[in-house]
Amino acid sequence: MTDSTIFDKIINKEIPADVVYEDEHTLAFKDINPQAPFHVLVIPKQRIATINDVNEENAHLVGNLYVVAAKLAKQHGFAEDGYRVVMNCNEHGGQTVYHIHLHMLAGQAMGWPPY
Ligand code: D5M
Repeated sequence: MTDSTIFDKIINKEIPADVVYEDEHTLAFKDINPQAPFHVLVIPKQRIATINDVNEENAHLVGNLYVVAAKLAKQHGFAEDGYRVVMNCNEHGGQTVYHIHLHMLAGQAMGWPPY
């Protein structure tokens, strides 16, 4: 597994972030480089480097990311119109931070395909 990332510093409050949700296992904060009117990253507090590191033991932490995304969608009024959640994996997936994060993008209609 790769070394810790900038997201550990956000979890540990060593650097600031615009936090929109926090509980024991999960943190959500605004993306520093938003690609939609509402763009947050939902992350597990326990670091999992990539989707390739998801397994039976930590799958519940990944499931929590979707629970939080659904909560945020309802809370911010995006549930009905819809939104996108994306998790990038490694170089071809466009991953730059090796601590898994669910991108939640909302507030406009999304295009497809994403390239
Ligand atoms: O996405 C990594 C995302 O992480 C990218 O959209 C920018 C965001 N990022 C990087 N540093 C920060 C800080 N400090 N605050 C908020 N957002 C940040 P990836 O899928 O790995 O390409």
